[in-house]
Amino acid sequence: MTDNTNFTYEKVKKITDFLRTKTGIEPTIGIICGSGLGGLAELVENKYVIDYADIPGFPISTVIGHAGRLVFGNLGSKKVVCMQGRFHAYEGHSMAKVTLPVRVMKLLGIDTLIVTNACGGLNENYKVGDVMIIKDHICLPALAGIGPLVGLNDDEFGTRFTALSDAYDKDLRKLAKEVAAELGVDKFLHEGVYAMQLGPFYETIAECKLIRNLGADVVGMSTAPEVMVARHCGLRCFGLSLVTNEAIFDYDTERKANHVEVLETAANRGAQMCEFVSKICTRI
Ligand code: 6GU
Repeated sequence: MTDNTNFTYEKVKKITDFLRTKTGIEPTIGIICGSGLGGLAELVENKYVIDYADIPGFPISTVIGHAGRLVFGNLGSKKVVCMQGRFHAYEGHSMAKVTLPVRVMKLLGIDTLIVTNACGGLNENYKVGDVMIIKDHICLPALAGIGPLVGLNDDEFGTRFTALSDAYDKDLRKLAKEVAAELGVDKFLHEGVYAMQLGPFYETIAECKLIRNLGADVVGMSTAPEVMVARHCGLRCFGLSLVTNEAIFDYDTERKANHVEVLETAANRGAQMCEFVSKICTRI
């Protein structure tokens, strides 16, 4: 689990050097595309695309609905690198592996990380298709000792004790709200707290109640580890969650969460989400 010694600074640097030589592109913004939100990478212009499988030392993702490639190019006047398909801890990847790409993007030269994900809505005011600006997170695995910063600290990336009280950049959240108003997507926009549980299961009703009572507005299976590692190495972070389904609180309902519904909602709201992120990039 704490195999971060497998991904030393030198190994991350090797991957970075390989990518820089191949692409010749020096991105300033890194974007991690969540479930069904890979469409964002399609908006990238003057693309250079490389499959994870073709990057020596890079992990490979296994989930249906997640491509596994890096897309370099221009998005909304900025040079970006998009991860189309992220690594999840529920696939059996260590937290070090899940967060390796963040460090690769850091050494590629980004200063800002944008993360997106699909999630279940816990807040009763949130509807399917709504989007939430992540204001803060609760990383349940990390609180229980399964976190990406456990183990020897690599001082070349950051300090031993990382402050996370300002994990989601205030200025970027403000900017996003301005952009949302301009695009008219503010009608279905919220700002709230994302809880990560490791998965790969959708929560029981009692777990949904627990996580809601802890103060979370949505729940998902990703994002928080990447943001922890991004903050460790000094990246500014901005996160968007797409509510793809409502968490179940009712013992009498026949409804239940499923991955098809998650992907369908993402497909329906995807284009607007992508335009939103693209415009934010321009204005950063
Ligand atoms: Cl309801 N729960 C979790 N953990 N992840 C999700 C989800 C729910 N819906 C989409 N992703």
